[in-house]
Amino acid sequence: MADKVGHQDQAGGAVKERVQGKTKEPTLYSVVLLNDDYTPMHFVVDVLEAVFQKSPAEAYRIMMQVHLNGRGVAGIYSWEVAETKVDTLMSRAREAGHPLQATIEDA
Ligand code: TYC
Repeated sequence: MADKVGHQDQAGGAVKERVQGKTKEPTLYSVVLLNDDYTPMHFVVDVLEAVFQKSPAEAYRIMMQVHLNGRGVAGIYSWEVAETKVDTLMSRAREAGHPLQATIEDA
C-alpha cells in the first residue's frame, strides 16, 4: 500500500503526505433470526425478501435453516444497519401478530 506520496511544498522542500493506510475495518454484526412455533413460514420468507433483500430462493433457504436448526443468519451489517433491520422486522411481525424474534451478534 502506498502510504506516503512525495510532494514539493512552495519552498521546494519535500513533504510527505499520508494518503492511505491506517484503514479501520468496520465492526460487523450478524442479524440472527430465531425459530418459533407460530410465525408462518411465508411471513418469514416475505420479511427476508423485503427487509434483508434476499432472493426468493435464498429467503426460503434461510427460513428453513431457522425452522430446522432454531436459528440462522439473515445478514451481516454495521451496527446501525443491523439495529434498523431488527427494528423493521420486529414491528412488521408485531403488526401482523407474530412472535418472530431476531437478535444481533458479533459477526
Ligand atoms: N417454525 C415456524 C413454523 O413452523 C416457521 C418459522 C421459521 C418461524 C423461521 C420463525 O424465524 C422463523 N410455522
